[in-house]
Amino acid sequence: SQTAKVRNDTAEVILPTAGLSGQLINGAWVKPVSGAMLDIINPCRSSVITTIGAADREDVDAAVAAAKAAFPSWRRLASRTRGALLTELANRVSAHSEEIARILAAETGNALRTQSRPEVMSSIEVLRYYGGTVAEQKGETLPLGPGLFSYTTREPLGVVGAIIPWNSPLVLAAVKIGMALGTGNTLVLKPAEDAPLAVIRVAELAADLFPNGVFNVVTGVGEVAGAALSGHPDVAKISFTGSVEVGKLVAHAAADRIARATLELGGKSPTIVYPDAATDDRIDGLAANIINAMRFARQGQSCTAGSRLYVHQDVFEPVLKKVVEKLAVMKIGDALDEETDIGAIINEERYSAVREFISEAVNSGAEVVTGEVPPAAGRNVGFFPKPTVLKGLTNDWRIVQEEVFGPVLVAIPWTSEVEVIEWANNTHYGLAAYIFANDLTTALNAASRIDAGWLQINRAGGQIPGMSYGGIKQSGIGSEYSIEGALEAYTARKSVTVNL
Ligand code: TXE
Repeated sequence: SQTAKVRNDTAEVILPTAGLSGQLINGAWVKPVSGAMLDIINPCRSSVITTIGAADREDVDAAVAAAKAAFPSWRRLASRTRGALLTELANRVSAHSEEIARILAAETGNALRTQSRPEVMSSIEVLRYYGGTVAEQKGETLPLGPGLFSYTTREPLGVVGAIIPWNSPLVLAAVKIGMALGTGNTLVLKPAEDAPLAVIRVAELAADLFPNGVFNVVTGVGEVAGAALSGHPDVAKISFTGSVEVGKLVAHAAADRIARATLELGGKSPTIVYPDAATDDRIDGLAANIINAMRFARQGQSCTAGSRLYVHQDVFEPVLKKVVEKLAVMKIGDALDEETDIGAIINEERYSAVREFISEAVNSGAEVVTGEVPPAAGRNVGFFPKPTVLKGLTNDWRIVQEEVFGPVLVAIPWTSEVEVIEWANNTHYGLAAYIFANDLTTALNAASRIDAGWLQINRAGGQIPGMSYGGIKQSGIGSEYSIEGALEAYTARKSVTVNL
């Protein structure tokens, strides 16, 4: 942390230029009307990387007006032409991938090698996927009886407002760009105030690609720019990824004008381990999967984090021992260092919230298997909580029920399958779940009984373009990453009935 103080972000990261004004409106980068600026902080160094313009209501109005004006001609373009533009954007991101990955690592604190480079690659894949599939916007025909014939088409909705968080900003931007623009809508995208720079760099690459007004960006704080966008009368659809708390505000704002909303709101996902997944020859791979599922290398800041670990009593201790062994060799450090496996928590507020969760659990008697109650946040040292595993707690504890969004895994042994599935389902969330069982009948039976939008069996990887991904219960509404999800959420069915 001492060396972190003297390191210089601008020497290691090539920053956006025109995009630092923060607002891409009608094809041009413009400063916010108020002239307000936001500091963007490197969470590994507590240093200011740069400042960007912060939009308020007037800027959002201008962006929405540009998107509205661009909609009629954009919707009439052939879908394969829109697809080709998405593919070209993917090519441009690919040509600048290292530069973008470094920006992403600096602003998010997500390690370059383990997280930020792979995220850029996923963003490229997502754009390519939508580029190649948006021509598949098929309707249906209906023979309605003698002399009557009907067909349906998929129609874009109009202006989409997309609000994204800081934990995976680039891939989420790619998903929303692909879904909204591919289906013929125009877009106003608002990145998170903590990590807008990589998205802005991509927007710089896109600025002269799409017709003016088709793709707009406004940066700024959630309560101002985000609220103005989600409440805007000319925004036909809102696509939001973030906290449940803000998701509810956004849903209310959309409901006030019967606008559609897609919400992706986090989770408290269970990982269930059956004894036959922890045999001597499998336990090593199992422990690696548990660590991946928990997204420890993203400091646990992932909506799909498998943060509740339920291990069968017979293998509970050996499995924890293996997890601890593997965590011990993961290197925590500056996100831009090649050796770093695990970077920093996004900001001081989130770091302190994680600290509070751990300290409350430990004060209530939880046993620290590995890790610690993180020290109080200090100046100029970055926000690095150690990966922490806790046991000796039960399913009703706050730390077992609420999303910590930090590197904290709670481990609970089970003996009854009925009971462990009850525990898995007993939360307000229903996003992801992980099942480890060598016997596939056992695994499939469990999968059929777990309430989650996305289950992985003997795998703990990321989302794959083409596979619908979304939550149930308070984890959200709608699914992303697939063309079906895009058609359901970003288009309306139109029926035309003909008297023959
Ligand atoms: O999210 P916010 P925060 C969860 C996670 C985390 C917690 C808080 O548990 O600890 O949320 O994170 C914009 N109207 N997730 O506070 O505030 C904001 O500018 C409109 C899970 O950072 O929800 C940003 O662009 N927009 C999650 C976006 O909402 C508003 C990812 C997300 O910020 C707004 C992130 C408002 N009133 C956090 N207020 C996931 N699903 O992966 C803020 N925003």
